[in-house]
Amino acid sequence: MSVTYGLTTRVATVNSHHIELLLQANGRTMNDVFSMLFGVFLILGTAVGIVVISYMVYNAYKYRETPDSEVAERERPQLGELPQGSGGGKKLAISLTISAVIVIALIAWAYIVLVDVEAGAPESEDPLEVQVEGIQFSWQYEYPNGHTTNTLRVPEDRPVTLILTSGDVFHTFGIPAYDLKADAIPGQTTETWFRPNETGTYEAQCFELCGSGHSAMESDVIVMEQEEFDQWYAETGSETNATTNNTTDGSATNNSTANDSTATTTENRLLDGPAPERQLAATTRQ
Ligand SMILES: [Cu+2]
Repeated sequence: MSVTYGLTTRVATVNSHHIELLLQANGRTMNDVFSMLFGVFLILGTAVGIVVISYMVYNAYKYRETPDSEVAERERPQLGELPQGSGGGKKLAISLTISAVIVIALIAWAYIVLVDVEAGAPESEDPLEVQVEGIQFSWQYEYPNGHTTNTLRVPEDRPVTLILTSGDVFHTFGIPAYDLKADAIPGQTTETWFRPNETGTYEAQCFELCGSGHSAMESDVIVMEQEEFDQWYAETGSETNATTNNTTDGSATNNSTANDSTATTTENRLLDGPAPERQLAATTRQ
């Protein structure tokens, strides 16, 4: 598992790459955007911290206790006393204006880059579209050719659009390695995307407490080389119809068997309720 994630990784990766990202107009991924926002806010926050702490230390030194501190006592600002600085509040007005402009500009810029990345994968790069369904307690992926699986296989360096939904309760799909997280809501679809930039096995997890099996609701995300992926995908195409039908029938049978042994007749009817719909939906989507 090559999943590295956390503050240490982020701090270590603030470098010239962020400057390039600032100048890059579009085609940024979630990874890029979050790293960039983190880098910019870390640098500015550090700068503000240095100025404020230096000024505080300077004043602490200036008004320190000295042998002739009786004289200094009279100059020292008293509690509740308004500053007697020159310029009639001009300094205060200027610094407030500059701070406001910087803060508002930062908010606007962060908003624009976030809206831009949330708009979806660049159509020009022909994103691969995968339907993702969260079901207590697993993730099911469906490819454009109808192939369904529990492991997400994607090609390297091609954007992947994920259309998320849930078959039962609220779930949240996330791949920490790609800074990706989006809700999977029953009866609704949510769209998100990422661009896998390195082959390997990553982990997708559920980030919404959804029941007793929540912590085990994870799946592998395998990033493959384009050729390898094409080969795998072509193979899934030939067996698609047979496999999908078998899987759907298989799971439906398993569900009802499990229900029979554990639930009463009434619960059984309730639990069985959504199953035919799901089966129908799966059939229609092909
Ligand atoms: Cu879940």
